[in-house]
Amino acid sequence: QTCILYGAPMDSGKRRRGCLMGPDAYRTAGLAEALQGLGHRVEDRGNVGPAAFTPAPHARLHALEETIAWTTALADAAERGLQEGVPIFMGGDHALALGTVLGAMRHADAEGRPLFVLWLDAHSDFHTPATTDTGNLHGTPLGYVTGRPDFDGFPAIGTPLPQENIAIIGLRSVDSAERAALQETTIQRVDMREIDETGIARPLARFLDRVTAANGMLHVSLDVDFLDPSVAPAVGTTVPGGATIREAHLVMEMLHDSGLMTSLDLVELNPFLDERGRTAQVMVDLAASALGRRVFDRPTRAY
Ligand code: DIR
Ligand code: MN
Ligand code: MN
Ligand code: MN
Repeated sequence: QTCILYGAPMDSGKRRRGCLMGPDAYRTAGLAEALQGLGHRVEDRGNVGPAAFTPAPHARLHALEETIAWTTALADAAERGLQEGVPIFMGGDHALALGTVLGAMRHADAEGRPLFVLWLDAHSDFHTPATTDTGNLHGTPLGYVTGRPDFDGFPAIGTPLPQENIAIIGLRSVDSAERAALQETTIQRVDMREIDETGIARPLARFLDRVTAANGMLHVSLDVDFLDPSVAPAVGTTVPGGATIREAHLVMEMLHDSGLMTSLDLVELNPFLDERGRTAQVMVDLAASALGRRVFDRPTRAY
């Protein structure tokens, strides 16, 4: 495969700064080399930047204009990258998915195939600019792409992403407005309790089977805080009780086995909060598993 790396040093999706250092941490931790070592062609296209914007003060929302400008630029990058290979976005905070998922929607539309989205996150990121209590737009990408209201000023969505094409795995911090809205949807919501009760493979397999049946494209958005903070501390919004390293690698290896993943975000890494690049290394290893690293081959899936 051809892996096309884009740095997305976006830091406007929340108030705590540092995610702008993410792309260089991934480069330093050897993401390109790891993927090359698996036999892929890898091109690092350097960093994307926001379109031109004029910041304006806003009562509740943080850095609205800058976030819109990034959304425009990243949607274009994702759409172009998908024409040439598997784009991998080295974030940057999760607001970058406002753009990358939009670009993937446009690409899938042009291909005449449905897009599916796998959201690996402690949080559901299903807010709208009107419901967010923090004003941090990194909590809104799934609200945006599903066509929820009040995204004034953002690029128009076209046909919204169908709710049933989304799975969120790892949930353990859902704000009350999100919870009320989510419970009215057909989004597949996998919280930590379900993972405890059934294991992580079953709900993921259920989702991947639906993607396969629909001949879908699959965008994967991996938030660092999907992982337990004991193994991935370098994120501004740690929530205890997250996925273990082994659960996360199982997800990534199953994604590779499925052959379904067409684009990937690595988001919310804040190297300023880390010790010796430890979390960047974990994320690089997970990306490598998603692109084929394994101990032994597994010919069939057991569930
Ligand atoms: C929170 C945090 N729900 C908010 N969201 C995060 O600001 O709306 N998403 N961290 O991953
Ligand atoms: Mn294509
Ligand atoms: Mn997130
Ligand atoms: Mn999160």
